[in-house]
Amino acid sequence: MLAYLPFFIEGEVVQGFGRGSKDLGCPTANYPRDVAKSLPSDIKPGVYYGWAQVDSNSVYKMVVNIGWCPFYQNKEMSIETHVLHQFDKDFYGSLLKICIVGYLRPEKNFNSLDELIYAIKQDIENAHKELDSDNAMKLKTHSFFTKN
Ligand code: ADP
Ligand code: RBF
Ligand code: MG
Repeated sequence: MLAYLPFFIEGEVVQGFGRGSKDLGCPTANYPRDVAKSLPSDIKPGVYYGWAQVDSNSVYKMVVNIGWCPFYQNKEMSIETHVLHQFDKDFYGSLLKICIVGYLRPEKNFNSLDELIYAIKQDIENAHKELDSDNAMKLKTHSFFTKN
């Protein structure tokens, strides 16, 4: 496991870059820039899995893409969380808490959207498996999520 894991983040859900994640069938909740600045400076960019909670409701599995952001000249990182749950409506303005549990893979450049969608499907399958382990399950009920 990477030294800085598990890592806990909380912040408001804001408008992202409108790069059409929803069109991929995979909406990603974005944080404001200052939240991404609180990441460990030596964090490895890439795709991670963990737990997510919107406004003190249920805790769900998630996958999160942490990458250098082209919109900020690749000098700042973006954190894009896809929660593995079907929500009735959008939750912009809500408080999103995430616990990053483990690392899945580095970010890649894909030749087509289909390849990206396929990779995200694999990420989701892998996240489901990893998060069913006892050690990962302990973090689902961590005081970070239960204390308000
Ligand atoms: P944006 O560019 O504004 O981030 P997206 O297409 O990535 O737009 O959609 C993200 C928004 O979709 C989130 O801010 C949230 O309000 C909503 N949403 C609905 N379901 C989910 C989900 N399962 N995971 C993440 N966000 C979701
Ligand atoms: N975009 C990439 O260009 N390469 C990736 O490896 C990649 N992996 C992703 C993994 C997950 C779990 C999610 C939710 C998104 C990923 N994206 C990736 C998409 C990226 O965050 C951004 O939303 C898209 O580039 C929008 O078209
Ligand atoms: Mg998004």
